[in-house]
Amino acid sequence: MSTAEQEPATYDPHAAEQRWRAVWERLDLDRTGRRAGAPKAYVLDMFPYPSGDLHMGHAEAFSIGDVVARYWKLRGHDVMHPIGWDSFGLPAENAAIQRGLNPRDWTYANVDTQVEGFKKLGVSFDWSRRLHTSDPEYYRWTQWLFLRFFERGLAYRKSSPVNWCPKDHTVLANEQVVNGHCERCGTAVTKRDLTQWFFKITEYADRLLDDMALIEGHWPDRVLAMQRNWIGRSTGAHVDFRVEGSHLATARTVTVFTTRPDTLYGATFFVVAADAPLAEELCAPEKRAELEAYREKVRALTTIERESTDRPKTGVDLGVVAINPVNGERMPVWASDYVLAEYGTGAIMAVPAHDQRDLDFAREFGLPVRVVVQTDEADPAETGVATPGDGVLVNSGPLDGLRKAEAIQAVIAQLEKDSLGSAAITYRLRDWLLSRQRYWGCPIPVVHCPTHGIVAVPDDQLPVELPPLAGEQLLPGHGGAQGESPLAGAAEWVNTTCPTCGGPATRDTDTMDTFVDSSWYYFRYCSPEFTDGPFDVDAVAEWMPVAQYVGGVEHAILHLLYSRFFTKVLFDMGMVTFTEPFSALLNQGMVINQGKAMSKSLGNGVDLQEQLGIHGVDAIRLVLLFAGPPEDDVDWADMSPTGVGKQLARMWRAAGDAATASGTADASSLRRDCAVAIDEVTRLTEGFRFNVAIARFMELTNSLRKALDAGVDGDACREVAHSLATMLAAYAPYTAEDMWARLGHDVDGGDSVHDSRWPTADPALLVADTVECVVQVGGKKRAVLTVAAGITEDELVKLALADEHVARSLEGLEVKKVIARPPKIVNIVAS
Ligand code: ANZ
Repeated sequence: MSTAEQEPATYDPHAAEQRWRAVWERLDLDRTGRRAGAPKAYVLDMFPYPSGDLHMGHAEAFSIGDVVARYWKLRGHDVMHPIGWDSFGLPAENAAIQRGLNPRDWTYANVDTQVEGFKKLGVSFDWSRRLHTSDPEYYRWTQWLFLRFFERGLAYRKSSPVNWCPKDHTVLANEQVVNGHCERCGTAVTKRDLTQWFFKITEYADRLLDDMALIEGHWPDRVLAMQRNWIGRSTGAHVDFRVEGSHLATARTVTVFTTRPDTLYGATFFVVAADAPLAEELCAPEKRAELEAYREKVRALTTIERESTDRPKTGVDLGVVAINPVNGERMPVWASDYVLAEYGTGAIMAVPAHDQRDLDFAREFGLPVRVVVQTDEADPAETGVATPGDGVLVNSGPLDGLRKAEAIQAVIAQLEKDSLGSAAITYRLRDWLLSRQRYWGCPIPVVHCPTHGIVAVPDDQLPVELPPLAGEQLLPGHGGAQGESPLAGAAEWVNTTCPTCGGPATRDTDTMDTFVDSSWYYFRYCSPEFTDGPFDVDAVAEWMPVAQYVGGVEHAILHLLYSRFFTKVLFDMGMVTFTEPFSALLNQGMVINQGKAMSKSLGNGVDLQEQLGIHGVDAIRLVLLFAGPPEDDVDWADMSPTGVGKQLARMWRAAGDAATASGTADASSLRRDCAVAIDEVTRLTEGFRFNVAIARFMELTNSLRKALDAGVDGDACREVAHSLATMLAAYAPYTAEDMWARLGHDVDGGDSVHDSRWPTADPALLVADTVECVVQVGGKKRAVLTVAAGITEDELVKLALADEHVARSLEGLEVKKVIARPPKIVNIVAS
């Protein structure tokens, strides 16, 4: 039976999906290409969390990644487009507690559902590379990497105050605290001191900043800006102040960090972080009760509240004095919550004339204000507005008359000479707190030995597998002390022997933040079955860095920063040869409905499966891509899947009609429309303007329809239908395959549109205005090309070298030089 006879008479997206999915699986079309010498592209989607079935947001994000992957494959690249699951994490654990299960059951059932969803969506994943971070074969290597960090001094333990959710009984990272409440359950977050594991990411702060130059222009500017702010490098000085008090036996030196050492003569009081041990240490005995009461109040605040500038300033005078090192002036020392214990040195010199926070504080407590940098602005003491700008130094002894920048240099030089301070850099970035007191995560592979302290589990004993706890055994604090992981209750698992002395020891009961798992998964994809290390260094060298990463902007900071950090450590270990993992990044927006995020409580959710059932996969993929540029949020309420479905049907019909077209009328206008469409869709696809590219498909379909109706040359119509099908293959894979089959290709026999080649536009057709260009090789005329009058030098050289006559005359020769004088002449020197 011929292909045409099998076909339904009308466009039936559901039949196409069923038919082609089976054929594609049989043909194994999406397996990563492995042709020697072929250009390569690693296209990566941020891997999903197995939360349940796929939703509209997934459909959009993965449609975007899929266009990119399919496009590069059609362009002749070997493409790697893998998928896996970020499958450790709290929701699985909470679900397991409720249902009396092990988190694994819930997790892997959800993964299966999502696998089916992705297959239906027709995403071109190489399924043979699939991984789950909760598989022991994966987390064995997460543990191995942890141990390498530990050996390098990049993983360490210390006691620190942490955000604590009293309901979930877990430590929360700062960004998991929203307005003082737990991001997950909404309970008010408190602070407690716990001994925690950290990664020393601060040691990489400079490189994380400086290497941004390598990705600038290829990552969204706002993501780079957010990372820069998060790292927050400030340059300034450390200045030592002596603090004296009747209860202090000897004067205590307290160092401050300031970005404005030029204002040193304008310091009128001194402030230490109320919650730092230093405040207690300095506090005069008669002020202790007041300080303690104040500290209680401060502990209840979140960092965000503390940093907000519109809150009235509060504080306690500690009853001691600080002595200004440059003029011996004595000033009161206060404790306040607007100075953060964790930033700089936790103590500041307050210069109210030039710092707004200090001015607000001074006005609240009647402290003096002294201008030391004369700017054009009015007196801050009168206006209540500090003047942070540039100006000329006054009231500053030897600094008088200097400008700000000169004064900064001068005062630092003086302080360094007198050993009273030095130039200094401070970062906002903190070390990465990675321990979690939860079960469903990667166990930290160390044991605690009474004799040898912290001892690494030997590599050949990895993975340290999770014991199979379920239901109530997962409750926080189960079997262990408050604040301990439920793993502490698994006595058989906890009690082990010390690898060093063989004596009794206990396992570490913390598990790792799931951001650790996701910091290296893209390396693993390059060799997912590798058993001699986290990845095969040769496979990584072949595929990485990732050519295009696609994912949500919610990961702009942490995931990307941590991944960049991991890559730099691997570079230092000699395991990779590059320092940035993702050469290009695209952030997609969200799919919203009626102006709001889709949510159950608002009742504005749109069920993906239901929509796929009504309109078919391609109409949904296309309508999401058509709704706007990928970076923007797109509103379901503005979309018309029915309209897009009709457009697909038109393309499908046009292909069928072209297959049998037998007209003879002049095709030049159709050919020109097609060349223009190819040229534009190519550029639009590469520039992620998918919505405009789709509009071009519709226009080209119009041209083709008109040509068919007007009896334009049948061969030309078929050619155009082929180009349309191939380009559409990147966007609407099922419909394109159906069109391809209608055009006479034996898809079942292996001739799939997804193995075809992206069309190229005949440049001569792109502009009405063309010229003849002579191409010479070694002074001899070898070809005459018809080129656009406005052709660029690069394009012209490319064309000349691609010409078959030219190529033939260059056989066996090496091109030494190409001299192009667009648009008329190209001279190739070869020997
Ligand atoms: C004196 C001064 C005068 C300052 C002036 C600013 C302007 P960034 O740029 O964010 O690094 N500071 C230092 N440690 C602090 C802490 N732990 N909590 C709150 N504030 C702290 O800010 C550095 C400036 O913030 C420092 O420079 C210090 O105030 C303050 F006209 O010192 B400055």
